[in-house]
Amino acid sequence: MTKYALLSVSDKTGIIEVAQTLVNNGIELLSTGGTFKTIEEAGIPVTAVEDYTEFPEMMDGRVKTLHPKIHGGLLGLRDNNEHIQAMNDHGISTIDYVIVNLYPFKETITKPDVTLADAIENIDIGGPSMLRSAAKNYQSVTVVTDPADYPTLIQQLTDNNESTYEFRQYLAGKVFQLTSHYDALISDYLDQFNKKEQNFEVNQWSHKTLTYSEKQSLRYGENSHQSATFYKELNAPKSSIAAAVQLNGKELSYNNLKDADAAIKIAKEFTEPVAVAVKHMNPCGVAIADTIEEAFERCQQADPVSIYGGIVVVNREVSLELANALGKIFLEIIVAPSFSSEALERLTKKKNLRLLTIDFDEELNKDQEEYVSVSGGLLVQAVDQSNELIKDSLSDIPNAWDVSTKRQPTLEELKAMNFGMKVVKHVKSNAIVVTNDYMTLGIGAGQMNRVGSAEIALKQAEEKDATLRQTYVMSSDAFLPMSDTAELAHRRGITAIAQPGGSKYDQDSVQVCDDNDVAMVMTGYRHFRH
Ligand code: 93A
Repeated sequence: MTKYALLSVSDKTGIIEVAQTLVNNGIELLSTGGTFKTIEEAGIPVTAVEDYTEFPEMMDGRVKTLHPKIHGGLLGLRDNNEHIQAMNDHGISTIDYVIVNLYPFKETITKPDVTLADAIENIDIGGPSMLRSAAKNYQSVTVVTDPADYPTLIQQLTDNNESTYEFRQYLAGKVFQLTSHYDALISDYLDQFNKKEQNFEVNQWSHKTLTYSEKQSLRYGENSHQSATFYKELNAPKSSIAAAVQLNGKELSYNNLKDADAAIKIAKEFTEPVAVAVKHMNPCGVAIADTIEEAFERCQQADPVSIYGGIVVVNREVSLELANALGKIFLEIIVAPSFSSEALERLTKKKNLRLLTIDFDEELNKDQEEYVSVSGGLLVQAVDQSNELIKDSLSDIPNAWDVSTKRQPTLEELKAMNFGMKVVKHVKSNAIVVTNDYMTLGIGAGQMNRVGSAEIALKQAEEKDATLRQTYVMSSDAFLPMSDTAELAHRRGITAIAQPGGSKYDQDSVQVCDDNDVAMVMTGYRHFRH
């Protein structure tokens, strides 16, 4: 009985050698237009699929192999009498080998000038259909889609005149992995058009089934012995790290992605020019100013040591002046809405420096959720969206925040606490942030007791020039469980404290403030970050 192989490949690498091996093993070749030509030109005997099916390739190749003589030959069970009868009745021969790789959809959509029509034409329909039919019947059919598997196939045919069961099973699994990725890529691509026309309703976000597709296989995870992959959410907001465009530098690492994400989220708290520096998921400097250049200068001044090797996010275009300042220090990543051409020229001299752009105009989705895995489970929570109490305009603050002390905070102190609260939200608990009204002066993060964090923040702040401490406030992510933090703050010169309130002993802290002319506000919102 004649044995058939079907060869239909977009990537023609290595196909001649496979074709020759199949023929050497007495297998007859069937092939589609371009592949047929390549094989025939190499002088290897081959039959065109259209001659075999007696049905021409048509509609610009959209219909080439979608024919019962092909799919019957792939799917028919070799040991089932009814299947064998059906094959005999309809002149269907079994096809035992399938070598198919798909239209290059990914390569097409990543071309800068790709059109929708181009993308659609590169959605392969016949190829995945053959792959799936063949893979379903891997008991009898060998289906190779990755040229990297050609050498094994050639070896097995040469040694045994057939493939092994284990190899066929492995190849079948690979097929379904490929076709599912291929489909995810298509749906992800097409989804961008939906997004423009359709506003998701809150319900759809909170009840949706999330779909992620692999964006990048990472070199390693948090440490070099941990494997890791980056998945992108379907419809990822353009202002998110998943949608960032990389202009320069080494591939982003697992830690880079987490740190850049944290830094972007802090920058997103502000509408005025802001510069944010992040190290190990905590901000080490955050500053606002009238210009982005000045904001960065203050951000660096906030902690000139920790910024080294850090990630900087600015929410205005990077000018040459800013690029010169940024270029003087060793940074892992710079994220901005854009870079001027001179700035880009300056910064791309550093081959490893990762430069990313994101769309700062687009809001990170309001109803976004956060996920954390725990052993055996997944925790899902709404993002901390308490901005309604952290105002851009100051007029509402005294109404929203409860002033607990005799002394009202001054306008500068209110501004400073408002600024501090935007930052403290993003600092690992216990978080204490000491600021003036435009920059962080000291940040105490991740300590197991609050006074410890306050000590760290104050010590850093005291190393700064006294002129920066004319307005001098402290913001806390959670309530002060005892009067000790307020006492410490007062002793070290803090004049106003913002905290959520809610402790049984709030009054003890208020008393300390009242005795010492310190203002205290209760914001009503806790910002634990574990
Ligand atoms: O346009 S298709 O979706 N319709 C088909 O019937 C079909 N059959 C094979 N694409 C189809 N193919 C694909 O053609 C294969 O997956 C392969 O990528 C490509 C090979 O075409 P050629 O041999 O003409 O270069």
